[in-house]
Amino acid sequence: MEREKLLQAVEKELPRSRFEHTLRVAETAVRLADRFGADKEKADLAGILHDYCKYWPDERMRDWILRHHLPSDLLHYNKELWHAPVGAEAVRECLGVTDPEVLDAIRYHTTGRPNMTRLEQVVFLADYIEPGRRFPGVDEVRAVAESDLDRAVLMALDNTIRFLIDRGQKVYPLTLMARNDVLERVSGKNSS
Ligand code: DGI
Ligand code: FE
Ligand code: FE
Repeated sequence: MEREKLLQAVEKELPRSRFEHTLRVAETAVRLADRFGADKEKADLAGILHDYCKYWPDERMRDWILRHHLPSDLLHYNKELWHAPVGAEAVRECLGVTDPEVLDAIRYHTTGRPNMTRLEQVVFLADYIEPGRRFPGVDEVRAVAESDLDRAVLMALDNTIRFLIDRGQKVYPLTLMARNDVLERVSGKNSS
């Protein structure tokens, strides 16, 4: 499916404000891809598609997790996590997107994971810093994202983990593993 058709398909699934978020994520992801040497076309595509399932009913997402053999431990964590892996499956099945790098960037855009590819980092970070985002600490992450991708991803993960802890919520293990992994990369850079 060509870009225009994909945009139309996404627009049908999302309320206006979320569709506009999607466009800003795609734009931000392309800029970050350019800056840090990821594939711009894939960054654009993953940006457009990353929240495809965000407004699906919980029951429909739960169903996909079970039927498509997605990690079922997700069912014991925040429902906010489900739209990312379900989204990757859904854009493949419903929209015919096959590029595994694009699908993984969608799949891990919320939790992150250890050993993220540049494309995955770019989409994860774009979702966090797109110009419509207003949460505390985001300007500091934006500033670091001008020059240091790993450090900006680390700051975003740290903020999200703190946010969850402050609200007494569980943290999905993959998010902690993503944070430990990128922390090691950042510390490695410092000591060399
Ligand atoms: O879909 P968006 O709102 O654009 O952004 P997102 O996909 O990053 O949203 C996910 C929300 O999920 C975010 O506000 C924090 C929440 N969340 C709940 N549990 C976890 C979590 N995020 C991460 N990274 N890890 C968790 O365990
Ligand atoms: Fe999302
Ligand atoms: Fe998003």
